[in-house]
Amino acid sequence: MDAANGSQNSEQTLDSEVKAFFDSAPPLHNSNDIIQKLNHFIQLNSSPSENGVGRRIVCVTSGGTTAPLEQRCVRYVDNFSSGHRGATSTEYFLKAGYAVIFLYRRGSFQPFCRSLPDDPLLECFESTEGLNIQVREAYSKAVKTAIVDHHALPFSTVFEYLQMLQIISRPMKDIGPRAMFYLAAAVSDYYVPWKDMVEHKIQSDGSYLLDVKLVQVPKMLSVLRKDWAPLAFCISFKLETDTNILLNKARGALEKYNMHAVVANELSTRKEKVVVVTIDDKITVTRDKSKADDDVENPLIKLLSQRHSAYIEDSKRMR
Ligand code: 9Z3
Repeated sequence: MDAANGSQNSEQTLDSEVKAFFDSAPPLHNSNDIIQKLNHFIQLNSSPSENGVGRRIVCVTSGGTTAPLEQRCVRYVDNFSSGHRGATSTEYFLKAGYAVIFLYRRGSFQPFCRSLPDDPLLECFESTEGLNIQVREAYSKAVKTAIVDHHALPFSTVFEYLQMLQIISRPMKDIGPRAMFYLAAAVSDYYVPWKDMVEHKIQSDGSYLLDVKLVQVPKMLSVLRKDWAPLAFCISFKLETDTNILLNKARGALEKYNMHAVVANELSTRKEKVVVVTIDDKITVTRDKSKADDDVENPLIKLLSQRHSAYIEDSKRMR
């Protein structure tokens, strides 16, 4: 088999795996509602402002996806992620002027949690005359940003996550290079296809072995880059626990999925240091330890925002 045939075959295999994944996935309950609200948010934020240029929009994914083992799910395989990276990055993207679509795991960290009081509902709002409620002055900026500038969509399973990512990519495709995907979610590598999954709770009748077959989740990063939103600026993450393999793995992902950058992080040091791997650079980004409340996401988002601006300018020149 020659190289061209080989890559054509692997593309066909990926296409059929992707089709099988979406065909077998249980449909989202509220997809029309999601699409309508999302389109409204993107339209509102991408229309040209006074300077004639629309805003940049980033889709931040955050938290881990689950792979259910039963259709009426009691047990599932989970992926580690607290959602801290995605939530904190969202705050810095907003500071940098982006509108943010925050695709997050239900129950994981949310942006602004740190700038809001422990009980936001009781402390952020006060009741005035009659039934009127108003936001307390001290929290008005955080509440406005949370409501107006970011649009949050929750998921739990890998089926929900990938269907939502596909839905988001449709209107994002229309805004071309101004769109960014910042894929910090920890996505299941393996899943049980819906049609192969038992309906009811798996019984533990004393058998020693639980025999469940998981198959590989198709590599959607390639599909996102190739078909869903080919002009968007795409950043993915690589997580390892063994630092000896981390950078090579990140470089491999960069090339395999044609990402614009891969952020490499090691589990235990992920809040202190990351390495941004691009085709011609490896940039170490660290948290400013002299400031107690600084985050590694602060310099990271500054760097990515600069790279994104350069990418937008390059795309204009190439038109
Ligand atoms: C990450 O590497 C994130 O930075 C973390 C953030 C999940 C480590 P926390 O949510 O942690 O702040 O607690 N995300 C991507 C993880 C991942 O599974 N990447 C896949 C891989 O490494 C590629 S999609 O193979």
